[in-house]
Amino acid sequence: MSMSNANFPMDAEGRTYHVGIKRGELANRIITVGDPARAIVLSRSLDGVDHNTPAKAVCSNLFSHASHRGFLTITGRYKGTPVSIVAIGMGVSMMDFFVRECRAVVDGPMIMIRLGSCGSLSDAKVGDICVPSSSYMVQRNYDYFADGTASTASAAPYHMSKKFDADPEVIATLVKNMSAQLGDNHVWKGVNATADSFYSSQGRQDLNFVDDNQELFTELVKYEPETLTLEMETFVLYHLARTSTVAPLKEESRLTAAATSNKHSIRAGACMMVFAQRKSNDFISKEDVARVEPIAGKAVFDSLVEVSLGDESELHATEGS
Ligand code: R1P
Repeated sequence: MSMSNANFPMDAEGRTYHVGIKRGELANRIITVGDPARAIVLSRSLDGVDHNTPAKAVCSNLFSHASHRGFLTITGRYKGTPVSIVAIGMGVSMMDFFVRECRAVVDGPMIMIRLGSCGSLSDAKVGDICVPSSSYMVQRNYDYFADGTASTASAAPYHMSKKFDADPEVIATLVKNMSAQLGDNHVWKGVNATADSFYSSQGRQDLNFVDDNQELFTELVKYEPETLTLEMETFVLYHLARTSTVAPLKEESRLTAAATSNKHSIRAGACMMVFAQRKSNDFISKEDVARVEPIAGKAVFDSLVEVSLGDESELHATEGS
């Protein structure tokens, strides 16, 4: 594969370096998931699919592209509106590749909704759905673990970032549509925490390493009492949506964060299925995943096509601006 432009690599066909998509292959309304198998399950809700397609295959009348870096893109229509499903794998770097490379090949406003799985720090049970209106980042403080640092009074083993908000209308629409599918008592609102590890910065105990995370849950809830969920991607989606610019900036007129903070080209939201109940230690069964995934997927598709993107002159303004 030969690429040009080391600043934002694209191949001769205009495909991005990691997600591997080019202009025309992606809708401006996208549902993003971690697991490619979940993407295929969700694709069965798209218009005109052949339900005889083998379980692990993408239906041949949908566009699909699997990249060499593990991204799977499926594009079709839902209730007549073009939508894409992109499976990204796991972690903050994959979310960064996804948001930036998809933004680069689509014109005009976009909406991106993540349907993921998570651990619950609240009373949400396995199989319930959480819809976080904001997210913060939990990062291992690598310096704390350097020789001689842990004993200093100011050192903390984990850092919590400021919160970044989702698009309020996207969140309200998700809550409404999830409640319609699953019932109010299975849908939870609150704040998400995105961690840079499945293990240490999510408070899992691993005696093979020094993690100093026995008090992490207490610290998270002290930092943000509304903390609902722990997972590994949503913060980056919310953060990048809130720093997206209405149109690519011209080099000579680069704006500061303050000057670009009120209008954005990406509207973002997320919802998660509780796979792990971290207080009771329950883990979801395969049967419950198979039951919840398609229902939750329908609620996300309904939300994706219900929220108006307007036209470029009406790009979404941050609440209060
Ligand atoms: C960890 O097992 C993975 O599951 C969760 C976490 O965020 C992490 O990516 O989400 P997905 O089910 O969307 O991958």
